[in-house]
Amino acid sequence: NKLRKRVSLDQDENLPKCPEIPPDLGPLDIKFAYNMSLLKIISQNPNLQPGGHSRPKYCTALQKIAIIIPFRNRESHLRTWLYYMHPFLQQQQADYGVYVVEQTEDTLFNRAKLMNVGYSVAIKDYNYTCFIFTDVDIIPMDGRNLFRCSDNPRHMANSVDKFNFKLPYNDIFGGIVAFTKEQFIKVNGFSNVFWGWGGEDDELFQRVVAMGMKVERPDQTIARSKMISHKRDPGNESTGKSFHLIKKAHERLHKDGLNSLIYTIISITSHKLYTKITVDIGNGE
Ligand code: BGN
Repeated sequence: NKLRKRVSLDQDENLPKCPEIPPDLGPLDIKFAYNMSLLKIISQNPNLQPGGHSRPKYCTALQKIAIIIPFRNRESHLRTWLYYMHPFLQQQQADYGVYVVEQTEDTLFNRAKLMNVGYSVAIKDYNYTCFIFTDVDIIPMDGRNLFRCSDNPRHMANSVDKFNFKLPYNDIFGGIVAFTKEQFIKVNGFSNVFWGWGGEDDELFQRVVAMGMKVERPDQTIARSKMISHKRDPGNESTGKSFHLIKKAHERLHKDGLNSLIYTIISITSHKLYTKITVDIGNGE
């Protein structure tokens, strides 16, 4: 029901289609030293609509992109992300909205389940066709690392400074991934049962392969990204269970994911730079 959607951007239907490759993209100077106040970021992004939405002015974008960020207690990382990524996405002529999904509970973090919640809320908000699931602490160093979906799910964090701009292992699927709506439904989203650090992304990789798709990655020079270094968050300890869970990935694929997702929305708030979804996802018991 289109009338119920909260995002209503009037679009001039007569605009030409945006080009597949946006113009004028190249290397970016990413430093984490600036004083990034929210007011400054807001003033630097005058074209944003409430909830952190934007659309190219002079062309119709080929994809409608929801950016989903799992979150808890990382205000300064979020400011850094917003400071760099709003200009980045607008330079890429993206039609996009930013969703910050905050886990309230004082329990183990569940990154994957927050991603599923972000997808489920965003899909009701606007007719998104592409979902980009990203950590709050990775910033691409080149505008040519296109935040777009493709014929297969994509992994865009394949060249991170933390891992010397290499893949630490072949099947790594963490950091930033992109799925079309159809691809995400096909894999039944993320698993909901990964509490604490690690493995949920490896399981998602297995789901992609099990459903007959493959993972695409951008060129590793273009995909160079910087990660904000930090200690492991309290509440995101490893339980040591991931290894055993991943072994049974295939068994759970069709019963654990979007089709078994249970959560309670505490609030959905439109900030100037993003939509904040605060959600109770339980504690896994
Ligand atoms: C791996 C994690 C990934 C993480 C990468 C990079 C696990 C599973 C253990 C069986 N996998 O070790 O989730 O993205 O490191 O940090 O912990």
